Order: sequence, then C-alpha cells, then structure tokens
Amino acid sequence: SFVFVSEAAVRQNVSLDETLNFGTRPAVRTRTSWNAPIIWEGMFDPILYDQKHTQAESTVALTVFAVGRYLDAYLNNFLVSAEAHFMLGLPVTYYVFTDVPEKVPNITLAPQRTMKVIQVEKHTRWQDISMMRMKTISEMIDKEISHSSKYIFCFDVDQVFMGRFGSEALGDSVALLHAHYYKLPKDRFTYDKNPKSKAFMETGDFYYHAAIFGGLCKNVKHLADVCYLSIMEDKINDVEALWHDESHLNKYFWVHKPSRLLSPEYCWDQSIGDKSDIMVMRLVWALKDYANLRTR
Ligand code: 2GW
Ligand code: MN
Repeated sequence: SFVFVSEAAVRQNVSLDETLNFGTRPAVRTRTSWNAPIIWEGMFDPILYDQKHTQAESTVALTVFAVGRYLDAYLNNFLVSAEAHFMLGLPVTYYVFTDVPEKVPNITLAPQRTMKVIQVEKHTRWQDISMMRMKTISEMIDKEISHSSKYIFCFDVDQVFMGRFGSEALGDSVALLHAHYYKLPKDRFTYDKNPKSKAFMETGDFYYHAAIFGGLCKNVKHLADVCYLSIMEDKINDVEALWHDESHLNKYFWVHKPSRLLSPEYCWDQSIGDKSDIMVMRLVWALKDYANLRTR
C-alpha cells in the first residue's frame, strides 16, 4: 500500500510530505505536537523524494569545520563517506572551513559535486572554535551559499556516513534529535539552566543535537544570526552556556519550531546499547580520542 500511495502521489502531484507514512514505525514518535514530521526509515519512499527534488532542481550546500587537529583526525573520512551517501543525485557544494587549507585532502568528487575550501582563524579556546561557526556560517550564506544553493546543512566533522542521507532530510528548517536524549524524559535534557545566559530555558520540546542542522538558506541564516548574537551577548555578560552553541541552538528551536526533525538514525552513537529503534545507521559518531584531541 505504501508503494501505491507513492505512485499515486507522483501522478497527482500532491505535496511530497503527504506521502509520509506515519504508521510504519509504531514504536517511535513520528510527529511533533506542532505536526512536523520526524523522519525514520520506512516512513518515506526514497525514490519518490529523489525524483521530486531532481524535478524541482534542488541544490544543497554542506558546511563543515576542520580546524587544528580535527582536520587530520576526521576530515578525510567525513568527506569520502559523504561522497558515498550524502544527497546522491542532487548537486552538492561542500564548504570546508579550516585554518590550514593546503592540508585539506584532495578527494575525487562525483559529477555535479564541488568543494570550496575557506580559511578561518583558529580560536584558542575550543569552545570558541565550536561557537564561532555560527558567525562564519551566517557570513558565508550571505556571501555565497544563498546565491547557489537552495538548502544548506551544517555538520560536525567528527562523524562518518554509513547509509543513505538523502533528499527526505531536506526541509524548511531541520533539527536533529540527539541520540542520547530522544528516549529520556524532559527533566533529563541538558538545557542551559543559568538565567544569566541567553540560552536559558526551563523546559522544551526535545533535546536537539547541534552536530546537524539545516534548511532553506534564509532560515539557517536567521538561526546562525540569532545564535551568534546570543553567544556574543553572553560573552559581554561573562557567562557561557552549558553546551555552548548547542545550548543556543536548543533555545532557538524552542522559540522557532523546526518544520522537520531527523531521527537519531541520522546521527547515531554506536556506543549506545539499546539500538532497537535504529533500522539504519545513516551517520555515526566517529570514535573520539579525547586524550589527544582535547588537551586544553
Ligand atoms: C572541539 C572540542 C575540543 C577540542 C577541539 C574541538 C574542535 C572542534 C577543534 O579542535 N577543531 C574543530 O574544527 N572543531 C569543530 O567544532 C569540528 O567541526 C567539530 O565537529 C565541531 C564541534 O566540536 P566537537 O565535535 O568536538 O563537539 P561535540 O562532538 O562534543 O559536539 C556537540 O557540542 C558542541 C559544543 O560543545 C557543538 O555544539 C557540536 O555541534 C555538538 O555536536
Ligand atoms: Mn562532534
């Protein structure tokens, strides 16, 4: 019946998300209270999504930062695996931000896929390396990305694609459910609880993971601007949110609800014991060598 629904959708030109099948994953939550879909394997017809986005000539930008030791540690595997799994069939532009452009690996890209390497400064504190991404993303959307790509996705570099990460993930404003929190009660969410921080929130909808966010350029630009301004206001007030940019991102998505949520299938931590909901690992956390990478 699912295939039938999809074929009918192609003929009748109904909106793509009307073909989502919310009944196929009874064990997990597939919609938010504001009716945004939460994307799990089995809910969507990948061929249909790809067809429609190809017809619509959707284009996608991916941003990733690899500064200091994170370049050697993660960038090559991230990019090689993205070539195998990320938005295959659609035009993709990678924006790689690094302090040492000449060290970016020379990867063979498929047709319609290009890479731009942009030099950024290496902030001394790792918290700033992470938080200041918001400023760079905002500037680059204005300068370049909004002129050439309809959608943008912003990624942490310490992860590896292992399965399809396709056009079903595209949406106006896209957030990711954090693998460690999607099953926990709200009182366990690690929001910033310091009233002095702009990221302060007492409760929320979900705990989102800042390792992936995306959407239409204008929406991600707004997100990056709001988060960056909040981060700077915290600096003036001499406070720092508990989980840095992730705390500000959670506050942003509490105030501006995302239109689409990605399940933890889109960013899984393989050290989690209970994998019962995970039908496919599309992207997994890379192993972290904290001893070598986080010398502060
Ligand atoms: C970060 C922490 C400690 C030491 C180094 C770095 C670091 C990060 C670095 O030396 N170089 C660098 O390029 N980064 C970039 O910042 C890189 O893209 C990396 O993926 C990103 C976030 O840092 P990461 O991946 O170590 O942080 P996580 O995996 O603990 O991530 C969550 O929390 C962060 C804030 O604390 C961010 O919100 C991140 O988006 C979250 O996934
Ligand atoms: Mn990370």
